[in-house]
Amino acid sequence: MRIGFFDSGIGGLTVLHQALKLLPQEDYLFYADTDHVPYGEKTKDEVREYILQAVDFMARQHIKALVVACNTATSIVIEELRQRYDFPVLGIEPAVKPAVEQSEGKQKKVLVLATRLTLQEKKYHDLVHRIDHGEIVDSLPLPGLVEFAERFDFDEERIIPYLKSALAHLDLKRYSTVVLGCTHFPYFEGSLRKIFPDTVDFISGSLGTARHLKQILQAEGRINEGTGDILFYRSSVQVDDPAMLSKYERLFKRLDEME
Ligand code: DGN
Repeated sequence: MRIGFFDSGIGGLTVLHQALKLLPQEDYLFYADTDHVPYGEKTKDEVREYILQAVDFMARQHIKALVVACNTATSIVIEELRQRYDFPVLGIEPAVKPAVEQSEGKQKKVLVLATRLTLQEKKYHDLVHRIDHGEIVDSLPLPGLVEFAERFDFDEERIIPYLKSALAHLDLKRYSTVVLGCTHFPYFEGSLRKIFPDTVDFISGSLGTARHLKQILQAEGRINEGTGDILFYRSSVQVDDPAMLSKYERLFKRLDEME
């Protein structure tokens, strides 16, 4: 059986990329809800409906575990998904804890970049409240990056001016760590590094989620001997267009090169 990865779009590939390194012999089903992307600016009720519809579809393909490779979806429905299905359901959330730990003693702040919906949700506020006792965590939505990624547009002639204008009101020297709290954002780490001071660290929750997946499969004795095969879906339509498949290949290469 395959492991299901779900996102509103291609952001989830940044998490699948980590999983492929830790679990290269699993087979995967990657579902991007491209009919409804972006989620970050929609209402919670709308997004919840889209996610349940998508994951019901994935469940009918008999997945053995689900990774919700989307911070927005995790913050809205992760508990409901865990109750609804009998396979393990893992999510991803902004890596606030390691960011705050890393910045301790540096007299600097942490900046969490995510979607508006993630940053509005109670789950995020509870997380920050539990961890940030010195009020050092700031946050900022960057919806434009999701749109650039969905257009496969990584041209810095457009990305850098967008980032500069979105970050213009912040004093970037005050930050020691930036949290990439949306799975679409790691594609832009290189561009973000050009704008923030060299001393800033960037972290995302992708590796943590991939490690957690491996632990769960090992604990349940459900590690596969597959081939690392991936079936891609754009909403409920399986992708077989070679041009689109090669775009996904290029995204994996881009992530490899950034390491
Ligand atoms: N990639 C998703 C996330 O991690 O929040 C959401 C992107 C979107 O649909 N706006």
